[in-house]
Order: sequence, then structure tokens, then C-alpha cells
Amino acid sequence: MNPKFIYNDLRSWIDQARKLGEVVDVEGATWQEEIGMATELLEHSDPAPAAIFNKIPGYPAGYRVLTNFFGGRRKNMTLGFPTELSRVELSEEFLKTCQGAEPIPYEFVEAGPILENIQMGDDVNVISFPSPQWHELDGGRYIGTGCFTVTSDPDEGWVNLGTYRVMVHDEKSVGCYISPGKHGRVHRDKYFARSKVMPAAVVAGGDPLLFLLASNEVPSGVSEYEYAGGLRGKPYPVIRGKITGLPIPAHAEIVLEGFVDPKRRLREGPFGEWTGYYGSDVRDEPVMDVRAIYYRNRPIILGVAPQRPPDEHARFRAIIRSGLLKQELEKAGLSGIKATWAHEVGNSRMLLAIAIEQRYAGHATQVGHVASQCHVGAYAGRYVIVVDDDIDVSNLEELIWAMVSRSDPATSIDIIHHAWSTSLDPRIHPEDKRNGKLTNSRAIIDATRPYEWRDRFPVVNMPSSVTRRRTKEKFSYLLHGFSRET
Ligand SMILES: Cc1cc2nc3c(=O)[nH]c(=O)nc-3n(C[C@H](O)[C@H](O)[C@H](O)COP(=O)(O)O)c2cc1C
Ligand SMILES: [Mn+2]
Repeated sequence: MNPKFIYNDLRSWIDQARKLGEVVDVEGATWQEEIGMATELLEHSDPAPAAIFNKIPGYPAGYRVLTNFFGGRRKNMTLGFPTELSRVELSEEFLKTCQGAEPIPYEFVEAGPILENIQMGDDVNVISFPSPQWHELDGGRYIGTGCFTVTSDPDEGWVNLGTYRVMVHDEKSVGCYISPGKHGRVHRDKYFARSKVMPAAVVAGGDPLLFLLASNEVPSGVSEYEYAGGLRGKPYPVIRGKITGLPIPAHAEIVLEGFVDPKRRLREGPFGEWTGYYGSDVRDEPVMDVRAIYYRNRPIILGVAPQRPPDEHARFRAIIRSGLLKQELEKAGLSGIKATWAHEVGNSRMLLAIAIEQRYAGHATQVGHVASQCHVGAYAGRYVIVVDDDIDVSNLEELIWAMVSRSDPATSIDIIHHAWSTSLDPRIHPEDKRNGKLTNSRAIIDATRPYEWRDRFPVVNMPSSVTRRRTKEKFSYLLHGFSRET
């Protein structure tokens, strides 16, 4: 199936989502509390609409915040597919699209709607945009959630887009929290090691496709602009930032441009994070001095505030990361990988499931260990479960049934120590976090039928597919009016 992207920026995306009947307009909600309240409600429901908050008290009419973009049938539209595909089909089709796309270099253009308004020098005022306080205990307002930061590698020159949260400190300063190992952090560490400021541009609202790529693991050295260009089949149009020269999307909504200073840090956090906790608490983190702000008329902040999973965040990550995980396992040379699912309940990181057709003794162990340590699976992981391919790994109940019935706790679980984690991890002791000990452990659970006696493993007491079909024909009327909506 060939993808068809029928939008090229946030505004054309909104037009398409409206055609699907999946956008509601909300007027008068406050940035202090009410936008966050409504967003939490919506993001916890897959069929719920996207919301556009307008007439936010204290701000000009037209200054808007859009939340819950990735839900309902618009998930498929966003990834370029017909609205009927299930989440698993969508994940598979999106993976094929990524595999078939050749990166295309971005293209500098002279003009674009992002240049409609510019604040420079004394005029720069981050507070002129209605950044919400998303969760009750957040340490401040976050302009950057559905955002990404553009940086470039000082040695190699390639341009990265990464979603890293951005807290508002004052009119001209925002916080720049980036976990170790992330591409933007690698760039920043290189500048800081030379006592140099890092040029950066924060895109606080824009093309949902670019956001999705910026918040997932595109390989190091490949620009997310080039990936997006490859998916759409044309170069991504960017303007040259007036302060840093960095490429900025010509159709973005709001962009902050400036420098991250190695000498300047301010208290950042706490923030309601994707694990479902305020895990990283408050720390001194680098600050970006904002030298210019570009924005469209009637600008829109894209808000993607993490909630306790499963939530909107988990929805898009599971669809994208499950496919990427399958790809990485196959690239590692493993065979018999039938299906993967990076579960929503662990926000696509903390619970990975892989179904295999067992081909040799040790196969399941190999798959589980690679899944836990490949690039897509390694960061902030916890549990990996490997099952046989009669199990639908995307179905949490079926997966856990396989685990409880086919694994033996004493012999089926391998533990890996000292693995890549983050200060967001709620299970790392606060003292360890303070001392920079940011690793955790992994459990690899082999829930396949033991290879050596798999033929003698008790048979599952479900009807055969033939019997199931006959049952459906004859007795499905018994469930009419009683079955759960799926
Ligand atoms: C809403 C949202 C907020 C995020 N915030 C952060 C963050 O503050 N710091 C961080 O290191 N990663 C954060 N991430 C995860 C990164 O976006 C993700 O790991 C991505 O792959 C980073 O891009 P990179 O691979 O180019 O470094 C966030 C993701 C989302 C969706
Ligand atoms: Mn990247």
C-alpha cells in the first residue's frame, strides 16, 4: 500500500482532521489549569477528538493550542493511510513506507508563512504565547511538548530534529532538558566540551509528521528532515534562521531561535513524564537564550503532554516503535520474527513483546537479548517477553496469558544489569540519580514452549479455526447486544 500524505503542515492537517469530524473547538480554557485538564481527559481515550483551544484568557484570539492530535481515524490519515487500518496494520504499513523511502535532502527557500511575524532583540518574548501548565505539579509552563529542537553536529554538520521538552523560564530563556545519548545531547556535549554555545531552534508547533519522526529513533547521522522528505517524495522546504543559519521549517507555527549556553543553568522540572511519574524531579539544566522568535499569524502550539500510559503518547509510539523494533531485529540477522509490539502500557519502551517461529534451541534467548539492547529497544527498557507465533503479541491479555502459562520463573528469566536508562526512570534511587548512576536492569522472559520438548507441551484448549468458523456461523447470535465494543 502506498502512503498518501494529504497535508504538508499543521493547518492542512487540521483541515483534513476536520473533514473526518474529529476536531472540537474549545473557547476560554485557561493556560494555568483548564487546557491541561481537558487534554488529560482526551489523551486517555483513543477515539476522542483533537481539541483546538482558542480565546485563551490573557492572549489574543487566534493564539491557539492543539492537543490530542494522534487518535481516532486521523491516526491513519496522519501516517498516510486509509482510515480502516487497525493499529497493528498501520504499524506494519508505516514500517514498509519507511523501508521503501530514500532520504531526500531538505531545500532552502526564501519565503514561508513562518516569516509572517518576527520578534528580535528586546522584542523577544516567549511569554507572548499561551504555553500551558500541563500537569498539576509541573514546575512551570512548557511551550515545548509537541515540539522538536533543531541542532547540527559541529564536526559532521548533519542536522538533527529531536523532541525534547522545553520549559518557559522568562521572556528570553527556555529550559533545554535532553537525556544522555540522544542526538541533540551528543551535539550539545560536543559544543560544551569546547566551551562553546550551541546554536538551536525550537519548533513549538508544526507539521505532525515531522514531530512524529523527531520523537522516534531515526538513526544517528540521518536528518529527520531528510526522512520526512523521503516519505513525502519531495525535499522539505526550510528557511535559513537569521541568527544561527539553522534550517527551520518554512510552514512551522512558532520557532524560538538562539543559543544554549554551557555556563547557564536554571532549575528545570518537575514535569509529568511518559512513565506516568514526575520521575526526574527538579535539576539544574542548560538554558537556551532566545534571540529571535518567528511565528505565523494566529499561531498554534502543538501540545503532546505525556500522561500516565496508555495515552496519546503511547498510541503513536507503539505504532511507530513496534515496526522499528521488528526492523532492527531483522537487521541484526535474526530469522523467524513474526510480530513485535512495543506495548502502550509501558509507553512502548518498558514492555516489548516478540512472537517468533522457533527454529533452533536458543533462538528465543537470542531474540529477547537483542530486542532489549538494540537501539530502538534499549533506552529505558524493563521487560521483554518472547512468545510463540500462535500468540497475538499486540493483545496484552493474550501476551500475559502466554507468559504466566509457558514461562517458569526460576529458569525462563534472564537478567541484564547496567543497561541504558534515564533520570526519568522512577525506579532509580534519588541518590543514584544525583550521582549520575542512570542505569537499570532488564528481564528477558522466555515464554515460548521450551524448544526441546515443544511437541509435548500441552495443547491449547481453544477450538480449531474450522470449529471457530462453524461456531460463529451457528451461534454468534447469542452474543448480539452483549459483546463488548471493539
Ligand atoms: C512529548 C515528548 C517529550 C519528550 N521529551 C524528551 C526530553 O525532554 N528529553 C529527551 O531526551 N527525550 C525526550 N523525548 C524522547 C525523544 O524525543 C526521543 O527519544 C527521540 O528519539 C529523540 O530524538 P533523537 O533520536 O534525534 O535524539 C520526548 C518525546 C516526546 C514525544
Ligand atoms: Mn535523530
